Amino acid sequence: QKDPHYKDDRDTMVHLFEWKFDDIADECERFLGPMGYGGVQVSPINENLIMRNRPWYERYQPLSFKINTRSGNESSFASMVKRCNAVDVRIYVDIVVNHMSGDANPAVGTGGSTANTSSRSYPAVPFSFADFHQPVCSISNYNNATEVRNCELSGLHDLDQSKEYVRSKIVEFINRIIDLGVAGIRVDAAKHMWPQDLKVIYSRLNNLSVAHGFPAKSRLFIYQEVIDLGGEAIKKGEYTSLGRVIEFTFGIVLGNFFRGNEQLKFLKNWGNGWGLLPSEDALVMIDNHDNQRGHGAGGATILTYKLPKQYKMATAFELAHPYGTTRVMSSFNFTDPSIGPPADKNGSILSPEIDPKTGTCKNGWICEHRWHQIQQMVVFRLVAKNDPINNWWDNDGDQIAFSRGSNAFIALNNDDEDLKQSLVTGLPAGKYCDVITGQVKNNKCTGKTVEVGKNGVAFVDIPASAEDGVLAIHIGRQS
Ligand code: ARE
Ligand code: CA
Repeated sequence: QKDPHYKDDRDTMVHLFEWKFDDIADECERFLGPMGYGGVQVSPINENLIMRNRPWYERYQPLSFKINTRSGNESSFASMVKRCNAVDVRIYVDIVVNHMSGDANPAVGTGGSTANTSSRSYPAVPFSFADFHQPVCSISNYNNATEVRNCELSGLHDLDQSKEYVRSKIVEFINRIIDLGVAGIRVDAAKHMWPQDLKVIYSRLNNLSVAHGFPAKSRLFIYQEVIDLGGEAIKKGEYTSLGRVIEFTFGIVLGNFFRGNEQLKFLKNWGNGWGLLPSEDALVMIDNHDNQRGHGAGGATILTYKLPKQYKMATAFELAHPYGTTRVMSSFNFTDPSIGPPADKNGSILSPEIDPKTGTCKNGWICEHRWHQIQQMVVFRLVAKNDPINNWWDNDGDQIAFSRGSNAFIALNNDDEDLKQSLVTGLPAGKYCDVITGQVKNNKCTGKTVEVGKNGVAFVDIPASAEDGVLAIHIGRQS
């Protein structure tokens, strides 16, 4: 349950936050598949409460388990999963099963279902009063594990997963999407559910669908949202026997580093230790849909697309380092942290428009996953395979470099001084194209060419004023 089931030697998933299913399918075929991405996390797919002004977070207020949201319906979902699997890109669904909606009157859903939220009546499931934790209480003390699990998170009506009927409805929903060909789930608010209840639910899930190309007896990839920065009652380690856990410390610490608050040289032993989970238990990111806008945990240290140079450096480090299963965020532009995705007057989500020249997105979509530097680091990661970090170098300050075995080499400069240095790259002698400043086009490198000598040494040059403080070369891109 910790294996993302990437096809062949693919790697890294992207969260296409709030994208429509048809657009995701197109993106799998025209970009993610060809580029080597392993999979896509999609926003919650089951029917949600329609809220005034359509904030993005309405999708975390379920009204039923019907697949019907602003991203599309069950048939467009099924078609997306098929089309993405066909080009070797896996689909992971964000599952919201800790709770249903908060109070709303009237409560009408994206699939037309209604609910009487104050009496906990959700006829489209159906759920009723007895399926929710009682007495009703709200979470305020994170040092009390029972309160965190049995009370309401921000007024969201809290399902009781110890009840057989509630379990059966959740299992039914997840099994339905497994049979449609998904490879995994993000378990929203897993911290707010008892591990023993989740264990029962997970144990009843079907194997992945052989009809959709998964090997026999493959188990669903499970990664759970358990925010644990230390100092609370609930520990991330309580969930690692069930699946992976999203390691929130990762992006917070790296955000702090690449904002310049800590010297990069201290990243030499980054990974296990550092208060991070063991690598094989962790799913990691620089930012997510919550903490990029001040929700969830991390606050102002989180880096986002709004600080592109630092963000790209932190992401390059994430993808170059062997720790964890990596996820890349793909956002829409916002200033108001509540605002939903780009939409027309009727609230229908707009498709991202892609600039044919640059391959970047327009009309409000940021598409970090298409940024040249990020996309190329995804390739770097799959070329690096499982090779260890070798040839660590630092200037005793904010300049670092390392190789991944003899497949790939990266240098980062977060210093006020230029990095100009002969460094051991670990790579075979030859001419390499720096994938950050350019690419190989018609057999020519459009960016910096790096010459590695017979001894594996190359001269590395990253000016302090460079657009990107990164240089990355690997055996897949020689010129
Ligand atoms: C919205 C409104 C609320 C309102 C509620 C009900 O903002 O004011 O009371 O609706 O009407 C998202 C948004 C919420 C939103 C919710 C439902 O972030 O603002 O509420 O959708 O629309 C905790 C949880 C963690 C959770 C974060 C946000 O532990 O699970 O809070 N993250 C997930 C998703 C979110 C989503 C939900 C859960 C709910 O990723 O997108 O909420 O499905 C410490 C603790 C953390 C805690 C954190 C913040 O760091 O350690 O555990 O995270 O503080 O409180
Ligand atoms: Ca709960």
